Amino acid sequence: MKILVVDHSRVFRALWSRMVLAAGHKPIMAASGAEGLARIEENDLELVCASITLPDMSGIEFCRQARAKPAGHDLPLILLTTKQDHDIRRAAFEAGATDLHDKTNIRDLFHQAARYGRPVEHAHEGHVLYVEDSPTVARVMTRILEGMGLEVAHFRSASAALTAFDEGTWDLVLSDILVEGDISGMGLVSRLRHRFPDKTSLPIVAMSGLDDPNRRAELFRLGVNDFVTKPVLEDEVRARIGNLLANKRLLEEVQSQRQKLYDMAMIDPLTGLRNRNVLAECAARFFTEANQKDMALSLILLDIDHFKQINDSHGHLVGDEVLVGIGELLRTTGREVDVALRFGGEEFLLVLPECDLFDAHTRAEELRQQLRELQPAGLTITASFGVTSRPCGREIDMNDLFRVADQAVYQAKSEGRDCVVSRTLDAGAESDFQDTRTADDSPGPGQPTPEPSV
Ligand code: GH3
Ligand code: MG
Repeated sequence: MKILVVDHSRVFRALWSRMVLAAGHKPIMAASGAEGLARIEENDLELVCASITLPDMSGIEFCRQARAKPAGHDLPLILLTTKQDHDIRRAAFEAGATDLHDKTNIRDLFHQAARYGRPVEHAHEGHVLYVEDSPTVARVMTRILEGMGLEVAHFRSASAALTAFDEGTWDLVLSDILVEGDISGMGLVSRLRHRFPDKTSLPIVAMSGLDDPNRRAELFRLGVNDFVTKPVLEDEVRARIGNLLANKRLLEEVQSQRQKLYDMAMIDPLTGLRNRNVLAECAARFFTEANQKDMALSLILLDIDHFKQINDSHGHLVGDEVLVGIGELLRTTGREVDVALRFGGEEFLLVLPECDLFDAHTRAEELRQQLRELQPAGLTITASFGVTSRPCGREIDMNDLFRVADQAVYQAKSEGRDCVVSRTLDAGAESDFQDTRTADDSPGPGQPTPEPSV
């Protein structure tokens, strides 16, 4: 940064010049207020530090005169002083000083000079819906917004903007309050906020030449995020709109991170199915509803047969491919309301709301057939299925039903695997539906266990 330091003491000037250099900036020195004002005009400065006492004028007068110069009106001006009381501060700010700084501890001022410099303008992205009936103001604002990297859709009336709002996706709405047409800017704000109550994901900025505090308060109550007075100050508009868009992006990032964390916790990365962590959430929902309305609800638990042998014979990666294939089968077949989970290693669970034992058994039988035909990784894979249902008129929870499904799988394994066993909650050791394999697809119950084959 180019930093002008104005002080009458040669010793201080020499010292501070070295400090400015040491902080990585370019020093420009002046011994008096007049010389300092001349330097402001000659140089493209980025920061001015002036002592509060100068030989030809006070530092406060220096600020006033510097601010009156075109090159000085938006230049950061720091007054260096050994004494900061209320009156000095007030006079300094009234004269246009940006800040006051302790003259006896100046080193950190130059090291932190960047914070007084112009902020690095980050390019923004986004679509702005802009409502303004004055072509002149619209031209200025469009230039400012486009200069920020934003795409602007300009409408002269609020009703045209409302139609466009429904047809597009917008990152920010900027509206004049007094616009021609049958809906005012106020009307537009209240309608948009009603449709889109989340203030961070749709920021709305109101603009008006009427700087009436009551009107402003009303606008904030209606749901605007910010307010800009006309005629607009370019830097102010850029800063306000930039902040709102940065907050919106930040929120989107937080939401996407939260979704990623949720997915990491709830989705099995191998099969893409939900994992058993989801069970508590979905079980609570399904079981509460089923118990309250006495509705049917079934579980199908399936366990791949001899999966260990598949790993042992073909390798773990092939085993993974088989799991992926089964995951795909469960995800892409069945009803939308069904929830398929990878319950454990090679165990999968289907939760079937509004599905009785008979239909669940039929579904399990279809799955058994589909699995045999699937040939994931080129292998014939079978599984043992346990099916159970919520009994009518009884309050039960997930654990009750899962225990029965697990027992049914155990029974299916002991009856020779590759079969479906259905049980009711009170069935004891008896199954309500017996093994349904046909003679040509597998050995019958009690026959030797089929080996996985290529
Ligand atoms: P059964 O017919 O009695 O169910 O026998 P099984 O071999 O299928 O059952 P067992 O419990 O003996 O073996 C399950 C195997 O599943 C052991 C484990 O290494 C494997 N497994 C668990 N998770 C994964 C996985 O993510 N990938 C692969 N490739 N294998 C897995
Ligand atoms: Mg198994």
